[in-house]
Amino acid sequence: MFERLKAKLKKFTEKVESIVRKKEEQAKAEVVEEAAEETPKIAEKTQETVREEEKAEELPATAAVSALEEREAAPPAVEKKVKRRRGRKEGEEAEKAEVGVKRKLGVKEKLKAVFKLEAFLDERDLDAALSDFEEDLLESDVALPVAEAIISNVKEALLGKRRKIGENVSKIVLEALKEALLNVFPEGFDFEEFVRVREKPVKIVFVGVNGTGKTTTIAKIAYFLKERGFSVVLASADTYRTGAVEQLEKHADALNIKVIKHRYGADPAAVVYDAVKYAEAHKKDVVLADTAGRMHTNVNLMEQLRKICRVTRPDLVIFVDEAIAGNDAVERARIFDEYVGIDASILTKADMDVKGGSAISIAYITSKPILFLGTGQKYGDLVKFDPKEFVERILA
Ligand SMILES: Nc1nc2c(ncn2[C@@H]2O[C@H](COP(=O)(O)OP(=O)(O)OP(=O)(O)O)[C@@H](O)[C@H]2O)c(=O)[nH]1
Ligand SMILES: [Mg+2]
Repeated sequence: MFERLKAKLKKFTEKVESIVRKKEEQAKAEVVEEAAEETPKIAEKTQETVREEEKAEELPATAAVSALEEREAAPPAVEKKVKRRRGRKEGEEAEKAEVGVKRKLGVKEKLKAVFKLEAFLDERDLDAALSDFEEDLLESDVALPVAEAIISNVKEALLGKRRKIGENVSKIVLEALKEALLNVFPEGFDFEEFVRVREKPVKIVFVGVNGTGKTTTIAKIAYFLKERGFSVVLASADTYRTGAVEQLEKHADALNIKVIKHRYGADPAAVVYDAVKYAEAHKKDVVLADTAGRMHTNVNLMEQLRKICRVTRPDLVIFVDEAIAGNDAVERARIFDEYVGIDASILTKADMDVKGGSAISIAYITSKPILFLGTGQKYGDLVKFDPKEFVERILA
């Protein structure tokens, strides 16, 4: 699941790493060059002179510097240069001087390193790293306004970021991405807790376009609730499509749940109304109402849905769509929300989704939580959606 988004996030991390590595190499080369220039001068000094100078230049004992202490010796390139330049100088005097040079360069390297690592990434570096990222997000089904929000969040999180010596670059980038992605999700929503505390019966209406998995998801939710001790009634308010009632009845039989139905073509609002009356009379906890799939562009059918919601006053309207529908699903979510005011979404067929951006897009565009992901055709193939877990998974 979500392989493409995972790969694109990894690509971005690697790009930042390569930019930082290049910057570090450049800074290191400068240190080496500078040191090499000074070497002949230093080499002529005695060990005592070098020691005196070292004392004068002693750095404050910061944690950063002490971390570098382990890498005390001068870089091999410098050692070679030292040896070459003072190759003619033999004997004990020269050896003493070389020790001094190494020490002296150690201090200089520390200074440079501390300075260099504080300047982690400037705006130009970041823009270079982000140049392909927006397109990569779009290719992974992240809608344009969402991609823009993520990029702006990443920029904010990384710009001016200071890196401690020895701190891993990818760790910093992953933290920034995590923060940026989590920021585009609305507050989490605990469905089970909602059902537990809400006045009974809790009325839930499922809406969406044809074939997205509403009926299957209702059966999965019924199973989920039954497993947790809630009693459930189904309302077969898809009176539009032949076979819809039978499909729901089949699930109801398998799960041993009551289903309220009317004849084909009946008023769907009346079916939900009857189901609620039944639930009240029999002290059932939850009514799950199946509605006919309808195109968001069909004004009459959308108006009918508005009527169902007005009459039955559901506690939750859940929009169901396929993760694999990508930006189409985002647009549909927006229009269903406009008509009936959705409270949450469920994304089905996540098991078939290689891109991964739909959940982020729908949550951001509707500002409503994603409750579950459908991950297969069995009753148990319903995974609670937690933005934190999702983000960790795509960044793993
Ligand atoms: N792989 C997979 N298939 C799913 C999932 N959810 C539903 N399906 C399949 O999608 C197809 C359509 O599911 P339905 O539940 O009939 O969809 P619907 O939205 O009720 O369809 P209409 O009533 O015609 O609007 C069925 O073959 C389901 O088995 C899922 O999470 N993963
Ligand atoms: Mg259906």
